[in-house]
Amino acid sequence: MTTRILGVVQLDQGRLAGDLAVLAKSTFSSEYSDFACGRWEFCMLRNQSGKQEEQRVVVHKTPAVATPLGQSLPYLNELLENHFDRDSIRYARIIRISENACIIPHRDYLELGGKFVRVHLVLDTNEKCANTEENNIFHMGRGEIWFLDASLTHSAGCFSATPRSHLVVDIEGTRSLDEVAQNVKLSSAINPQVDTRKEWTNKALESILGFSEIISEANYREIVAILAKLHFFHKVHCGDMYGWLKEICRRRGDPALIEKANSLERFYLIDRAAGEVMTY
Ligand code: YCP
Ligand code: CO
Repeated sequence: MTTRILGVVQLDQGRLAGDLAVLAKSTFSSEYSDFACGRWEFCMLRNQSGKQEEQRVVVHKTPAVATPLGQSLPYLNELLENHFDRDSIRYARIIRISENACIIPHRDYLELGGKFVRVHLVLDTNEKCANTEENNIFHMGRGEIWFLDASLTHSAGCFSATPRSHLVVDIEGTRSLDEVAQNVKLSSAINPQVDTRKEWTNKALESILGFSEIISEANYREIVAILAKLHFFHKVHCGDMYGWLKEICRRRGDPALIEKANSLERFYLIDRAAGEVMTY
């Protein structure tokens, strides 16, 4: 299944603003912060147990239960009830990305032994927010419901002062895409998006490979974050950062840093154990 828009919903601006105001004062989870470059966060609205403390995702087979936070958001609950089959929902979360943050390019489900149909309902966004998938970049508009093929290498970032908030719904993986989003308008024009990113140049490549002169344990994570954001602005594959990182570490010649680069690539793109957390 490939990433695509499933439909559009008419959002009630006033009621949405009420729920977003509640979210603005809510505690977001620090779980999965090893995927964050800057302030990328989520909070649980529905999960397996209905307990707020249940913050990690597993593949399970029962209809998701609203957490206390989920129960306190009447409009978002209504959106979930109106546009998705309640019994097929396994998780519902808000994913919020703040200014100049992104999620590190990664593939989902590697640790799960199963998949979901992962859909996003865009609540609050602007033109400085983007999703990427392999070589592509695209914008998901307010009110749009998208299926994202999260098994491909992908990322999402926000480069404006206003954070981006999406309602992310994990649907039972066997459901057909055609019945996932209900009571939606079909998006009229498939607007082909123009990729306005700069061409990648040898000069740009050599400049980042120059990090080999200064990379260390102390600045490793900051350098990873710089590499992770480049594909939002330059025409490269979002997974290319791992090749750059390996080359930077190879040039530095420090075995511990080389090992770290290999282990980041393994964790984010190839294989993760259940519950495994990456530290770097
Ligand atoms: C998930 N995977 O599959 C998590 C969210 C990124 C990694 C954050 O739900
Ligand atoms: Co993902």
